Amino acid sequence: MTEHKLIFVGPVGSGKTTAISSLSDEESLRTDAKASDITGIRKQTTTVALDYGQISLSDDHKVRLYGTPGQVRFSFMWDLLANDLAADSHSVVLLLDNTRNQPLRDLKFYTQEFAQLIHRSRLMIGVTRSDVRDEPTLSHYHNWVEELNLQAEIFFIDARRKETMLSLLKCALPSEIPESAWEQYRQTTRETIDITESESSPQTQDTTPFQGDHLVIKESIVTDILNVRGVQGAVLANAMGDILTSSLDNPELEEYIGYMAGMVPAFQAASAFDNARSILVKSPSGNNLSIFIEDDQVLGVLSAQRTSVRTLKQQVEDILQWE
Ligand SMILES: Nc1nc2c(ncn2[C@@H]2O[C@H](COP(=O)(O)OP(=O)(O)OP(=O)(O)O)[C@@H](O)[C@H]2O)c(=O)[nH]1
Ligand SMILES: [Mg+2]
Repeated sequence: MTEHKLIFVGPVGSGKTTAISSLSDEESLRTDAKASDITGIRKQTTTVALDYGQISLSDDHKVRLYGTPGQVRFSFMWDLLANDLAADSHSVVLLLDNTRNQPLRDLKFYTQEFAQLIHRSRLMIGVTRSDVRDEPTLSHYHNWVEELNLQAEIFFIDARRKETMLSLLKCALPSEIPESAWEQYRQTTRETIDITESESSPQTQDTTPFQGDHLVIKESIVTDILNVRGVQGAVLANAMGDILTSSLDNPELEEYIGYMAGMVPAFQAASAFDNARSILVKSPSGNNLSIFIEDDQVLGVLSAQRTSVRTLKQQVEDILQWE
């Protein structure tokens, strides 16, 4: 008996738990908890530790499937999975949700986070939810993979339907697995997810069109971001430095953020800041002030010093998706 491992990574809601459940022979192990944070806007549960499922492809080949939590605040599990439990994965399966605002940013973020594991295995990209929004297209993904100097196979899949994931699975596993084993697996079916229910969920109706790399931040982000643990206040300003909305009761800090906003065009002009999306500075009171730059807008977020800026950054990204 040969064992093979695959690890599923990717952003919140991209379908890791669903895919492992659809592919597994038996009911998979999930560690989903009710999403009490901003993830709850999009879906009711989120993985807090890991998913595990398995497939017996024949008497000779067994596949172990490991799923990571999408949220960066559970990233201690990424380390455990990538460096220990699933360290010898044959491939990394990165699932990307086609309805997120910036799948390219997700691609960059997760390939960086799992760079070592990807380096010693292979990268498979599974794009989900293309039934809800058909852009970006396969050629966008091909271009991005090339731009990032990655070697990857790209598949458009539906994590709820096993049959749409067979090509990806086959490519992700060693070619020595005989066709007869695949044929047998293809025919096994298990009652899994009620597609009609998730398909009619309201958030799938109002997906905004794909806007390339452009993003407009809505003013409601200032109240949404206050739900993130450790956040004390937020300010949204335009590129002229005018405050659009603010939850701070501190004119000096608002003025400072407005000043930072006024410098955005200069940041963008300077090639060194080409990729700058966020900047961290210490506020006068010693707390963290993160400045997120989005085209011609600037979001300043004040957070307690002990708050992890990396976590905050991804939570801001997640809120931006679901506004
Ligand atoms: N319409 C549509 N829905 C999909 C598709 N793939 C998955 N879904 C749905 O998207 C949601 C994905 O949720 P999960 O599987 O919990 O996502 P996850 O990646 O495990 O998320 P975290 O654990 O929070 O990181 C489920 O409601 C699925 O039914 C697809 O291709 N089309
Ligand atoms: Mg999950």
